[in-house]
Amino acid sequence: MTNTLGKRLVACLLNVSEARRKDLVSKVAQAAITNSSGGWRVGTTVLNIFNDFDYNRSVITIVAGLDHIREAVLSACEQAYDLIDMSAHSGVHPCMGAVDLVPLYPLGEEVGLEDCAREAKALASELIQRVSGTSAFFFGWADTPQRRGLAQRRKEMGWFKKHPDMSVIQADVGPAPQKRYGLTGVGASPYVMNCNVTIGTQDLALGRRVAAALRESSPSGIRGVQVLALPHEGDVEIACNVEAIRGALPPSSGARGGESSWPSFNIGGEVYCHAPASLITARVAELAGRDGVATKGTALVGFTPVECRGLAERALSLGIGEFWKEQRKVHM
Ligand SMILES: *[C@@H]1O[C@H](CO)[C@@H](O)[C@H](O)[C@H]1NC(C)=O
Ligand SMILES: *[C@@H]1O[C@H](CO)[C@@H](O)[C@H](O)[C@H]1NC(C)=O
Ligand SMILES: *[C@@H]1O[C@H](CO)[C@@H](O)[C@H](O)[C@H]1NC(C)=O
Ligand SMILES: CC(=O)N[C@H]1CO[C@H](CO)[C@@H](O)[C@@H]1O
Repeated sequence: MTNTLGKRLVACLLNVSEARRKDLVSKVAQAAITNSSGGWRVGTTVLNIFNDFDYNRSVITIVAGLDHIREAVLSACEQAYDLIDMSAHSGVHPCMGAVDLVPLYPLGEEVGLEDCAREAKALASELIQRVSGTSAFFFGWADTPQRRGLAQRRKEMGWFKKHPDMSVIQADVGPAPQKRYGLTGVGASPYVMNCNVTIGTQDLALGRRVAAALRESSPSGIRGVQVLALPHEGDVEIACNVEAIRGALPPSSGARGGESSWPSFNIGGEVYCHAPASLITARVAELAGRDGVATKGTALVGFTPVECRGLAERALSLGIGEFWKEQRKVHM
Protein backbone atom coordinates (compact mmCIF):
# COMPACT_ATOMS: atom_id res chain seq x y z
CA MET A 1 0.00 0.00 0.00
CA THR A 2 2.67 2.51 1.02
CA ASN A 3 4.76 1.45 -1.95
CA THR A 4 2.05 2.19 -4.50
CA LEU A 5 1.56 5.52 -2.79
CA GLY A 6 5.23 6.41 -3.02
CA LYS A 7 5.52 5.72 -6.72
CA ARG A 8 3.28 8.64 -7.70
CA LEU A 9 4.63 11.28 -5.32
CA VAL A 10 5.66 14.80 -6.24
CA ALA A 11 7.29 17.37 -3.94
CA CYS A 12 6.93 21.13 -4.08
CA LEU A 13 9.43 23.23 -2.14
CA LEU A 14 7.32 26.35 -2.04
CA ASN A 15 9.45 29.45 -1.34
CA VAL A 16 7.46 32.33 0.13
CA SER A 17 8.76 35.80 1.02
CA GLU A 18 7.84 35.89 4.69
CA ALA A 19 9.36 34.32 7.78
CA ARG A 20 9.13 36.91 10.49
CA ARG A 21 5.42 36.39 11.02
CA LYS A 22 5.41 32.63 11.54
CA ASP A 23 1.66 32.36 12.07
CA LEU A 24 1.17 33.67 8.58
CA VAL A 25 3.48 31.06 7.08
CA SER A 26 1.63 28.31 8.98
CA LYS A 27 -1.62 29.49 7.42
CA VAL A 28 -0.10 29.09 3.98
CA ALA A 29 0.99 25.53 4.85
CA GLN A 30 -2.43 24.78 6.31
CA ALA A 31 -4.11 25.87 3.09
CA ALA A 32 -2.17 23.22 1.15
CA ILE A 33 -3.62 20.35 3.18
CA THR A 34 -7.15 21.67 3.74
CA ASN A 35 -10.04 21.05 1.34
CA SER A 36 -12.93 23.37 0.57
CA SER A 37 -15.04 22.07 3.45
CA GLY A 38 -12.24 22.45 5.97
CA GLY A 39 -11.24 18.77 6.23
CA TRP A 40 -7.93 17.12 5.46
CA ARG A 41 -7.19 17.01 1.77
CA VAL A 42 -6.54 13.26 1.60
CA GLY A 43 -3.18 12.25 0.16
CA THR A 44 -1.51 15.59 0.87
CA THR A 45 1.05 16.40 3.53
CA VAL A 46 3.37 19.23 4.57
CA LEU A 47 6.61 17.71 5.79
CA ASN A 48 8.47 20.77 6.89
CA ILE A 49 8.37 24.54 7.26
CA PHE A 50 11.71 26.26 7.27
CA ASN A 51 11.66 29.89 8.43
CA ASP A 52 14.70 32.00 7.80
CA PHE A 53 14.31 35.14 9.88
CA ASP A 54 17.22 37.11 8.45
CA TYR A 55 16.18 36.46 4.87
CA ASN A 56 12.47 36.92 5.70
CA ARG A 57 11.82 33.86 3.58
CA SER A 58 10.34 30.42 4.23
CA VAL A 59 10.34 27.09 2.46
CA ILE A 60 7.28 24.87 2.79
CA THR A 61 7.73 21.25 1.71
CA ILE A 62 4.41 20.05 0.26
CA VAL A 63 4.11 16.43 -0.94
CA ALA A 64 1.19 14.74 -2.72
CA GLY A 65 0.47 12.32 -5.54
CA LEU A 66 0.64 13.62 -9.10
CA ASP A 67 -3.16 13.92 -9.21
CA HIS A 68 -3.38 16.06 -6.07
CA ILE A 69 -0.28 18.24 -6.03
CA ARG A 70 -1.64 21.01 -8.27
CA GLU A 71 -4.69 21.77 -6.13
CA ALA A 72 -2.66 21.63 -2.91
CA VAL A 73 -0.03 24.06 -4.17
CA LEU A 74 -2.63 26.35 -5.75
CA SER A 75 -4.45 26.68 -2.42
CA ALA A 76 -1.20 27.48 -0.62
CA CYS A 77 -0.30 30.10 -3.23
CA GLU A 78 -3.73 31.75 -3.03
CA GLN A 79 -3.34 32.04 0.73
CA ALA A 80 0.21 33.41 0.41
CA TYR A 81 -0.79 36.08 -2.12
CA ASP A 82 -3.58 37.07 0.17
CA LEU A 83 -1.39 37.42 3.26
CA ILE A 84 2.02 38.54 1.98
CA ASP A 85 2.47 42.01 0.54
CA MET A 86 5.72 42.36 -1.40
CA SER A 87 5.57 46.15 -1.48
CA ALA A 88 6.48 46.01 2.22
CA HIS A 89 9.16 43.32 1.96
CA SER A 90 12.46 43.62 3.75
CA GLY A 91 15.10 40.91 4.02
CA VAL A 92 18.64 40.48 2.68
CA HIS A 93 17.85 37.61 0.32
CA PRO A 94 17.03 38.69 -3.19
CA CYS A 95 13.47 37.72 -4.09
CA MET A 96 10.85 38.87 -6.51
CA GLY A 97 7.51 37.45 -5.54
CA ALA A 98 5.26 37.05 -2.51
CA VAL A 99 5.26 33.45 -3.69
CA ASP A 100 8.81 33.46 -4.94
CA LEU A 101 9.34 29.97 -6.33
CA VAL A 102 7.13 26.98 -7.07
CA PRO A 103 9.47 24.12 -8.00
CA LEU A 104 7.94 20.69 -8.62
CA TYR A 105 10.17 17.65 -8.15
CA PRO A 106 9.33 14.04 -9.01
CA LEU A 107 9.83 11.70 -6.03
CA GLY A 108 8.32 8.45 -7.26
CA GLU A 109 9.51 6.22 -10.08
CA GLU A 110 6.18 6.53 -11.89
CA VAL A 111 6.46 10.31 -12.16
CA GLY A 112 8.60 11.82 -14.90
CA LEU A 113 9.91 15.31 -15.46
CA GLU A 114 7.39 15.83 -18.27
CA ASP A 115 4.56 15.07 -15.85
CA CYS A 116 5.86 17.70 -13.44
CA ALA A 117 6.38 20.18 -16.28
CA ARG A 118 2.77 19.72 -17.40
CA GLU A 119 1.49 20.23 -13.84
CA ALA A 120 3.70 23.31 -13.40
CA LYS A 121 2.34 24.94 -16.55
CA ALA A 122 -1.25 24.15 -15.69
CA LEU A 123 -0.68 25.43 -12.17
CA ALA A 124 0.69 28.77 -13.39
CA SER A 125 -2.16 29.42 -15.80
CA GLU A 126 -4.73 28.58 -13.16
CA LEU A 127 -2.96 30.75 -10.62
CA ILE A 128 -3.07 33.92 -12.70
CA GLN A 129 -6.78 33.32 -13.25
CA ARG A 130 -7.62 32.70 -9.62
CA VAL A 131 -5.57 35.61 -8.29
CA SER A 132 -5.90 38.44 -10.73
CA GLY A 133 -2.78 40.62 -11.03
CA THR A 134 -0.29 37.82 -10.45
CA SER A 135 2.30 36.79 -13.03
CA ALA A 136 4.79 33.99 -13.46
CA PHE A 137 7.82 32.84 -15.39
CA PHE A 138 8.83 29.25 -16.13
CA PHE A 139 12.10 27.47 -15.47
CA GLY A 140 13.54 24.00 -15.95
CA TRP A 141 11.36 21.43 -17.73
CA ALA A 142 8.38 23.80 -17.50
CA ASP A 143 10.19 26.30 -19.74
CA THR A 144 9.37 24.65 -23.05
CA PRO A 145 11.08 24.06 -25.34
CA GLN A 146 14.34 25.65 -24.12
CA ARG A 147 14.35 24.28 -20.55
CA ARG A 148 16.37 27.21 -19.26
CA GLY A 149 17.56 26.81 -15.70
CA LEU A 150 16.45 28.91 -12.74
CA ALA A 151 19.73 30.86 -12.52
CA GLN A 152 19.50 31.90 -16.17
CA ARG A 153 15.83 32.86 -15.95
CA ARG A 154 16.48 34.87 -12.80
CA LYS A 155 19.27 36.76 -14.52
CA GLU A 156 17.03 37.49 -17.51
CA MET A 157 14.33 38.79 -15.19
CA GLY A 158 16.72 41.09 -13.31
CA TRP A 159 16.39 39.05 -10.12
CA PHE A 160 19.92 39.78 -8.94
CA LYS A 161 19.52 43.55 -9.15
CA LYS A 162 19.03 45.48 -5.93
CA HIS A 163 15.93 47.26 -7.22
CA PRO A 164 14.71 45.49 -10.33
CA ASP A 165 12.38 47.56 -12.49
CA MET A 166 9.37 45.26 -12.32
CA SER A 167 7.32 47.25 -14.80
CA VAL A 168 9.57 46.35 -17.75
CA ILE A 169 9.69 42.63 -16.98
CA GLN A 170 7.87 40.37 -19.42
CA ALA A 171 6.30 37.52 -17.52
CA ASP A 172 5.62 34.23 -19.33
CA VAL A 173 2.03 34.28 -18.08
CA GLY A 174 0.06 37.15 -16.56
CA PRO A 175 0.54 40.93 -16.72
CA ALA A 176 3.73 42.92 -16.00
CA PRO A 177 4.52 42.16 -12.34
CA GLN A 178 2.73 44.33 -9.80
CA LYS A 179 4.23 45.59 -6.56
CA ARG A 180 2.02 43.62 -4.24
CA TYR A 181 2.48 40.16 -5.77
CA GLY A 182 5.78 40.52 -7.59
CA LEU A 183 6.82 37.75 -9.94
CA THR A 184 6.59 34.01 -9.26
CA GLY A 185 8.91 31.38 -10.77
CA VAL A 186 7.18 28.10 -11.57
CA GLY A 187 9.27 25.13 -12.66
CA ALA A 188 9.99 21.44 -12.77
CA SER A 189 13.33 19.71 -12.46
CA PRO A 190 15.08 16.84 -10.72
CA TYR A 191 15.15 17.43 -6.95
CA VAL A 192 17.27 20.34 -5.76
CA MET A 193 18.64 20.32 -2.25
CA ASN A 194 19.74 23.39 -0.42
CA CYS A 195 22.86 23.06 1.67
CA ASN A 196 24.47 26.07 3.34
CA VAL A 197 27.79 26.15 5.11
CA THR A 198 28.48 29.07 7.42
CA ILE A 199 32.05 30.27 7.70
CA GLY A 200 33.34 32.32 10.63
CA THR A 201 34.18 35.58 8.89
CA GLN A 202 32.59 38.81 7.81
CA ASP A 203 34.83 39.02 4.77
CA LEU A 204 32.39 38.66 1.89
CA ALA A 205 35.20 38.81 -0.69
CA LEU A 206 36.71 35.70 0.87
CA GLY A 207 33.28 34.06 0.82
CA ARG A 208 32.96 34.87 -2.86
CA ARG A 209 36.33 33.23 -3.58
CA VAL A 210 35.24 30.09 -1.75
CA ALA A 211 31.95 30.11 -3.65
CA ALA A 212 33.71 30.49 -6.99
CA ALA A 213 36.04 27.57 -6.26
CA LEU A 214 33.13 25.34 -5.24
CA ARG A 215 30.95 25.98 -8.31
CA GLU A 216 30.71 23.15 -10.77
CA SER A 217 32.25 25.38 -13.46
CA SER A 218 35.52 25.59 -11.50
CA PRO A 219 38.23 22.85 -11.71
CA SER A 220 37.94 22.31 -7.94
CA GLY A 221 34.14 22.47 -8.09
CA ILE A 222 31.55 19.80 -7.36
CA ARG A 223 29.14 18.63 -10.04
CA GLY A 224 25.58 19.88 -9.76
CA VAL A 225 26.48 22.50 -7.16
CA GLN A 226 25.57 26.17 -7.59
CA VAL A 227 26.90 28.60 -5.04
CA LEU A 228 26.31 32.10 -3.66
CA ALA A 229 28.12 33.82 -0.80
CA LEU A 230 25.74 35.86 1.34
CA PRO A 231 26.11 37.80 4.61
CA HIS A 232 24.10 35.89 7.20
CA GLU A 233 23.64 36.67 10.89
CA GLY A 234 27.08 38.27 11.29
CA ASP A 235 28.96 35.62 9.31
CA VAL A 236 29.19 34.62 5.69
CA GLU A 237 27.06 31.83 4.35
CA ILE A 238 28.12 29.69 1.44
CA ALA A 239 24.65 28.91 0.11
CA CYS A 240 24.55 25.94 -2.25
CA ASN A 241 21.85 24.58 -4.49
CA VAL A 242 22.63 20.93 -5.04
CA GLU A 243 21.10 19.59 -8.24
CA ALA A 244 20.60 15.93 -8.97
CA ILE A 245 22.51 14.60 -11.97
CA ARG A 246 21.58 11.76 -14.26
CA GLY A 247 23.47 8.52 -13.66
CA ALA A 248 24.34 6.39 -10.68
CA LEU A 249 28.06 6.84 -10.31
CA PRO A 250 29.75 9.56 -8.33
CA PRO A 251 31.15 11.89 -11.01
CA SER A 252 34.93 12.10 -11.21
CA SER A 253 35.10 15.49 -9.47
CA GLY A 254 33.68 13.88 -6.35
CA ALA A 255 36.09 10.98 -6.36
CA ARG A 256 38.88 12.91 -4.67
CA GLY A 257 40.20 11.68 -1.37
CA GLY A 258 37.88 8.80 -0.56
CA GLU A 259 34.85 11.00 0.04
CA SER A 260 31.42 9.65 0.82
CA SER A 261 29.40 8.12 -1.98
CA TRP A 262 26.70 9.99 -3.84
CA PRO A 263 23.15 9.06 -2.79
CA SER A 264 20.99 7.96 -5.70
CA PHE A 265 17.26 7.83 -6.42
CA ASN A 266 14.87 7.18 -9.28
CA ILE A 267 12.97 9.55 -11.58
CA GLY A 268 10.57 8.09 -14.13
CA GLY A 269 12.58 4.88 -14.21
CA GLU A 270 16.02 6.49 -14.46
CA VAL A 271 18.72 6.74 -11.83
CA TYR A 272 19.91 10.13 -10.58
CA CYS A 273 22.38 11.04 -7.86
CA HIS A 274 23.47 14.14 -5.95
CA ALA A 275 26.51 15.37 -4.05
CA PRO A 276 26.25 14.57 -0.34
CA ALA A 277 26.26 17.44 2.18
CA SER A 278 29.32 15.93 3.86
CA LEU A 279 31.36 16.41 0.69
CA ILE A 280 30.28 20.04 0.34
CA THR A 281 31.05 20.78 3.98
CA ALA A 282 34.48 19.18 3.70
CA ARG A 283 35.32 21.11 0.54
CA VAL A 284 34.23 24.45 2.05
CA ALA A 285 36.31 23.71 5.17
CA GLU A 286 39.33 23.00 2.98
CA LEU A 287 38.89 26.15 0.85
CA ALA A 288 38.16 28.54 3.73
CA GLY A 289 40.86 26.88 5.83
CA ARG A 290 43.49 28.09 3.38
CA ASP A 291 42.71 31.61 4.59
CA GLY A 292 42.64 30.54 8.22
CA VAL A 293 38.83 30.65 8.42
CA ALA A 294 36.86 27.80 10.00
CA THR A 295 33.36 26.55 9.20
CA LYS A 296 30.68 27.12 11.80
CA GLY A 297 28.04 24.66 10.71
CA THR A 298 26.03 23.19 7.89
CA ALA A 299 22.30 23.56 7.42
CA LEU A 300 20.34 21.33 5.11
CA VAL A 301 17.04 22.93 4.20
CA GLY A 302 14.37 20.30 3.96
CA PHE A 303 15.45 16.79 3.08
CA THR A 304 17.39 14.71 0.63
CA PRO A 305 15.11 13.22 -2.07
CA VAL A 306 15.25 9.78 -0.42
CA GLU A 307 14.33 11.20 3.01
CA CYS A 308 11.58 13.31 1.49
CA ARG A 309 9.91 10.32 -0.13
CA GLY A 310 10.32 8.11 2.93
CA LEU A 311 8.81 10.69 5.28
CA ALA A 312 5.94 11.44 2.90
CA GLU A 313 5.07 7.73 2.64
CA ARG A 314 5.06 7.52 6.41
CA ALA A 315 2.96 10.67 6.87
CA LEU A 316 0.39 9.66 4.26
CA SER A 317 0.07 6.07 5.43
CA LEU A 318 -0.58 7.40 8.95
CA GLY A 319 -3.02 9.99 7.56
CA ILE A 320 -1.01 12.97 8.82
CA GLY A 321 -1.34 16.21 6.86
CA GLU A 322 0.34 18.44 9.44
CA PHE A 323 3.49 16.37 9.50
CA TRP A 324 5.61 19.46 10.24
CA LYS A 325 4.02 19.51 13.70
CA GLU A 326 4.29 15.76 14.28
CA GLN A 327 7.80 15.43 12.97
CA ARG A 328 9.56 15.60 16.30
CA LYS A 329 7.18 13.09 17.85
CA VAL A 330 7.59 10.66 14.98
CA HIS A 331 11.37 10.94 15.02
CA MET A 332 11.63 10.16 18.72
C1 LIG B 1 -12.91 17.32 2.95
O1 LIG B 1 -12.21 16.42 3.76
C2 LIG B 1 -13.02 15.63 4.62
C3 LIG B 1 -12.08 14.82 5.50
O2 LIG B 1 -11.02 14.26 4.78
C4 LIG B 1 -13.96 14.77 3.80
O3 LIG B 1 -14.78 14.01 4.65
C5 LIG B 1 -14.81 15.69 2.92
O4 LIG B 1 -15.62 14.91 2.08
C6 LIG B 1 -13.92 16.57 2.07
N1 LIG B 1 -14.72 17.53 1.34
C7 LIG B 1 -14.50 17.84 0.07
C8 LIG B 1 -15.38 18.89 -0.51
O5 LIG B 1 -13.65 17.30 -0.59
C1 LIG C 1 8.77 40.30 5.61
O1 LIG C 1 8.31 40.33 4.27
C2 LIG C 1 6.93 40.61 4.11
C3 LIG C 1 6.55 40.59 2.67
O2 LIG C 1 7.20 39.69 1.93
C4 LIG C 1 6.58 41.95 4.67
O3 LIG C 1 5.19 42.17 4.57
C5 LIG C 1 7.02 42.02 6.10
O4 LIG C 1 6.78 43.32 6.57
C6 LIG C 1 8.49 41.66 6.19
N1 LIG C 1 8.86 41.69 7.58
C7 LIG C 1 9.79 42.52 8.01
C8 LIG C 1 10.04 42.52 9.48
O5 LIG C 1 10.40 43.25 7.27
C1 LIG D 1 20.52 28.87 2.71
O1 LIG D 1 20.73 29.81 1.72
C2 LIG D 1 19.63 30.14 0.95
C3 LIG D 1 20.06 31.16 -0.05
O2 LIG D 1 20.36 30.64 -1.26
C4 LIG D 1 18.53 30.66 1.83
O3 LIG D 1 17.39 30.93 1.06
C5 LIG D 1 18.24 29.67 2.92
O4 LIG D 1 17.27 30.19 3.77
C6 LIG D 1 19.48 29.32 3.68
N1 LIG D 1 19.23 28.29 4.64
C7 LIG D 1 19.80 28.24 5.84
C8 LIG D 1 19.49 27.05 6.66
O5 LIG D 1 20.53 29.09 6.25
C1 LIG E 1 15.88 28.49 0.51
C2 LIG E 1 15.50 28.05 -0.85
O1 LIG E 1 15.98 28.55 -1.85
N1 LIG E 1 14.61 27.06 -0.89
C3 LIG E 1 14.10 26.43 -2.05
C4 LIG E 1 13.43 27.40 -2.96
O2 LIG E 1 13.26 26.88 -4.21
C5 LIG E 1 14.44 26.42 -4.77
C6 LIG E 1 14.23 26.28 -6.24
O3 LIG E 1 14.18 25.09 -6.86
C7 LIG E 1 14.85 25.21 -4.01
O4 LIG E 1 15.96 24.57 -4.56
C8 LIG E 1 15.21 25.66 -2.66
O5 LIG E 1 15.56 24.60 -1.86
